[in-house]
Amino acid sequence: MPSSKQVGQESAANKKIGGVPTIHYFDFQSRGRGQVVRLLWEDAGIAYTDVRYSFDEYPQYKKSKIEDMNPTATIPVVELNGKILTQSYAILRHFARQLGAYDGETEDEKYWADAMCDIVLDWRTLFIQAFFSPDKDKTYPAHEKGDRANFLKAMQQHLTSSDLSNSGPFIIGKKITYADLVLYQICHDENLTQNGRAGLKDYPRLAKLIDAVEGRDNIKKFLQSDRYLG
Ligand SMILES: N[C@@H](CCC(=O)N[C@@H](CS)C(=O)NCC(=O)O)C(=O)O
Repeated sequence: MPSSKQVGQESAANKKIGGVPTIHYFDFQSRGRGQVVRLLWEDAGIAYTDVRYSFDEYPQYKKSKIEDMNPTATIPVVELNGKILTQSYAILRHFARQLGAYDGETEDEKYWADAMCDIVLDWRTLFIQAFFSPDKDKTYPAHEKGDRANFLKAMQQHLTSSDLSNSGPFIIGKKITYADLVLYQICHDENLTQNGRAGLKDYPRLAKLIDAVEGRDNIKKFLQSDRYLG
């Protein structure tokens, strides 16, 4: 049976989004695409119901419940007031618009956040292929030296050559966006945020962004709580 847990207390932010959402996702530590959605809700102080599937039980639910809710039979899936939301990046953008935050104010800021998010989308696809390959002992080290190093270099270059990114620690400068959480989570899942940021020593601009994300009040509380599973 998947586990189901109520997180947080209903807040003004829940009112803005129209209720208490439920997320269906893997019980895969505090990792993966679904974790970015949880992280946005944690940061915004949104109460939610966290339904977690173990890797073993998931195939059985994929063929019934998940497929009924989502034609592509993937997770995360979010339920809110009878509405079903799919596609993690669309879900993040949807909640950002509803909250009137997390996606920039000007068109330039919105474009820049979306562009950086889309780079990470490509990065995560390659990370998952390498990490969950039956040949992981070969594919993951090759990913670390190859694709991952290229993405890190590209992000460092983008963030240091943009006037917006140069005006503060986040992608668009002083204000956090959903794209910062997307970038934070891939760095976390690649184990680059841990061990004193050792894996980011050649990418100081990225380390600065990670520090700023982890320094947010609600994210700090989350990382220190028993909800944070590594
Ligand atoms: N573009 C989709 C991709 C969803 C996706 O591939 N989810 C993975 C987990 S992160 C999944 O459902 N894996 C299990 C499966 O495909 O059965 C999104 O961003 O939501």
